[in-house]
Amino acid sequence: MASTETATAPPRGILIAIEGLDRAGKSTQCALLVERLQQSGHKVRLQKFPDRTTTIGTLINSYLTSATDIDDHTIHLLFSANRWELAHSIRTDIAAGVTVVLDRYMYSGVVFSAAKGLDYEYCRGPEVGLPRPDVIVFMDLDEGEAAKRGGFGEERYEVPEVQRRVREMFRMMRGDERDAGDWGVVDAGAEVGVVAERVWGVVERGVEFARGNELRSIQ
Ligand code: FDM
Ligand code: MG
Repeated sequence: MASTETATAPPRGILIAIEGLDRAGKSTQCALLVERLQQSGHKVRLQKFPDRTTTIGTLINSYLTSATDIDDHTIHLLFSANRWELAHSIRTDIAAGVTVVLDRYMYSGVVFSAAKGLDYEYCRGPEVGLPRPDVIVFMDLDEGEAAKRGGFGEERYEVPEVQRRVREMFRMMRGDERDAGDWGVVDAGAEVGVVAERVWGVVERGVEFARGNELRSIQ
């Protein structure tokens, strides 16, 4: 029997964003998720933001490590430019059937800058048109649990007052109707394997969504 499968375009990849508070375990869960997706037959790659390996990423790194001071608006636009310089490769991969896991994305971009006092709409502006994730996993950690996980590192923003405002901004942003339906909140205050199961539950929703829908753009 002749197969029609060769004529059918491969299903597109899925765009998955992992977001959340510092120390929620994002990077650990990203690694586990990549592994699990591979075991389920996905071609998959991880994309970390900020991506510190590019020329713009070098500037961002020097800002985050406090080696340089950069004006709030300027650094905001550099974080966004860092996404734009990689947006084309993300779209190309998704179209070719490669699933892309984003360790932070424009949601961190908006909330960290808005937490410093920049206008929320201003912060969102430069992100409009970027590839829109099929699903966003938000790793939530309550303040008490976060405190138990020990001190911060040396980087800018790793101070309790900033983290508190970031948490508030994330809560506000999860209500933005332009991203309606995208968020899945996961309680990250459990053992790694338990959290991984919860993350997988949200990701499955994204896989289902991507089956019947084109990749969208941030509005
Ligand atoms: N951050 C991250 C921003 O302020 N804007 C952004 O667009 C992104 C992607 O950079 F404090 C902040 C969030 C965090 C810092 O993140 C570096 P990592 O995950 O620790 O590298
Ligand atoms: Mg960090």
